[in-house]
Amino acid sequence: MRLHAIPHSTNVHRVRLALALKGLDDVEVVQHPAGDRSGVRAVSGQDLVPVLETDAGEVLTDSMPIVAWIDATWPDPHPLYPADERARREVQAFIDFFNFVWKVPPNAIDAADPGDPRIPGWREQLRAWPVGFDALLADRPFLLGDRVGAADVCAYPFLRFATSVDPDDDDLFHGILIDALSEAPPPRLTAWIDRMSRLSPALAGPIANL
Ligand SMILES: N[C@@H](CCC(=O)N[C@@H](CS)C(=O)NCC(=O)O)C(=O)O
Repeated sequence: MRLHAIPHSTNVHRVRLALALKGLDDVEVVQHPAGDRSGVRAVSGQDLVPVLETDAGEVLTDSMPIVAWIDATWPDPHPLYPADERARREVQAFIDFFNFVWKVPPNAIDAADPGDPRIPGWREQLRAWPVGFDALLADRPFLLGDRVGAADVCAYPFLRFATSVDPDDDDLFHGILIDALSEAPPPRLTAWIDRMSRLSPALAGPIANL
C-alpha cells in the first residue's frame, strides 16, 4: 500500500493511527510538498490528502472512509467500528459531528483575515466543546467505548493539541487548536490524550514528518 501525505497533516495522522493500531507497518508513505499538489492530483484526481493506494490498485480518498476501509479489511486485533447497527450509527454520528460541525470554527479561523470580528466567537465555540468530550469519558476510557475505536481515531489528531505543544511546530492550524484548547483542558480529556499517545507511541510526538 502507498499512503500519500503532506507534512503536519492531521487527517493523514488519522490514517497513520489506524494503520498503527492494526499493526500494518508495511506501507510506503509518499510525502508531497504542501504547496504542490500535482502528485496527489495525478494519483487521485483531487488535491487533498490522505490518499491511499491499495495493493489491489484502488485509490481511496478522505480520511475516515479510508479508516473504515482499513478496519473492514483488517478487523483484527479488534474492530474500530462496532458490528451492532445502533452502536455503529452512534459512532458515525460522532464522526459526522466532528468533521462537519467541530471542524468548522478552526477551519474558519484558519481561512479568515487576522482582524475578522467573527474570530473571537469561533474561538469561544472551540473552547466550549472539550467539556462535552470530557463528559463522554466519564465512565469509560475511550470516547464511545471501553476500547479504542473510530471516534478516537477521528478526534485524537486534533484534540491532542490541548496538551502537546511542540516548539518546532509553526503550523498555523495547529496554533489555532493550541490557542483554543490548551488553556485548562478538562482532566478526563487530558487522561484520554495521554492514553491515546501510549497506544501508538511512534505517533505521539511531533507530526511534522508523518
Ligand atoms: N475530508 C478530508 C479532508 C482532507 C484535508 O483537508 N486534508 C488537508 C490536509 S490535513 C489538505 O490536504 N489540505 C490541502 C488544502 O486544503 O489545500 C479528509 O478527512 O481526509
